Amino acid sequence: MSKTIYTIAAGVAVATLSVVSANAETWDMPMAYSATNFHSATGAEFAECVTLGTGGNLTIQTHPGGSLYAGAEIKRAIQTGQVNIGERLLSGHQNENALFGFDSVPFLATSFEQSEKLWDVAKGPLSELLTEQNLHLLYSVPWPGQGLYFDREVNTLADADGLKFRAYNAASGRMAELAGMLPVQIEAAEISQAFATGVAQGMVSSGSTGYDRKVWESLSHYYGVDAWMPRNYVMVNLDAWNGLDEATKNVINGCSALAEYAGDWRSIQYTEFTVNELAKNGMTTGPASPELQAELQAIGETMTTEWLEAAGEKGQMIVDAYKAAQ
Ligand code: PCA
Repeated sequence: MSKTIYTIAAGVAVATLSVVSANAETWDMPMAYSATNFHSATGAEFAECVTLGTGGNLTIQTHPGGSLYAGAEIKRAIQTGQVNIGERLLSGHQNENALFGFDSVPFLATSFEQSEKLWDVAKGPLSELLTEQNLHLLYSVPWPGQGLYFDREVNTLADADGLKFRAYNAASGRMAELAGMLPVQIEAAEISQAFATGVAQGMVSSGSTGYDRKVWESLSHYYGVDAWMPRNYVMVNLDAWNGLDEATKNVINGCSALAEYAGDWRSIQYTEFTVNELAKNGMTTGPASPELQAELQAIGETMTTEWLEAAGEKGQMIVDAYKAAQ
């Protein structure tokens, strides 16, 4: 290559680079759960998809494990534009608006198929609520069914009376109260320590979180009760979303659809794998006794009535539409 051509080529390369970098943006994406968790793995692929699809004009950088913002702070951080994107368990905000807890109504949707149907009818009202809060919903993935963890054998609620029970949203806290236990709100990122130090002695969660946090180091029993299937949601600040060009929005929408599909599959596959891992690591796993199941069903009925009262017309519409779709 002659010196002139080489100089021109180098100049073009620099010019092209500077065009990309002049428009290029990086969005930090806080996520609350550990890097190895399936939601975080799905989020990392989503981020890579957007980065590749926009040719580097929009780079998304995930921060799992609550390293940038703890779970409870993520929604506010996105709403206020401290970050443009993030993932949050929205039922964690059920106290702010009962609609956020539609996915944690006990025994309403207890399989992946039912969770999908419930999501189909709840997506509209939930997106509207988020828009009012300056948030734009991209995708949502369910956690596996929620079971009960304890540091002892529990055959009826009397065996768990007065135990300190780790909760992660209003529903898990209310369940503890109605069951005669003492709820303590603790983020997933903090639970290994909470169990090791006796701050909590049980929780309701998926096999997935028990596996991620190696709870077998402190807890001994896991009862698969499929109480509900809460969801994580990836959301964008609405102003940031509106500021994107159509091509970028299209890439993000495509990557979101792929992420939701991949996340659903991961959640399904993770269910059995993680419960098996709990057992392999020494925990006793299996269904709850019929007595315990009946006690939980009764608590579930009380909680369903309470949720419907709190969620009003919109909540009733979601439940009616869901039941009609069965
Ligand atoms: N894991 C999360 C929420 C639901 C779940 O399965 C947690 O325990 O915080």
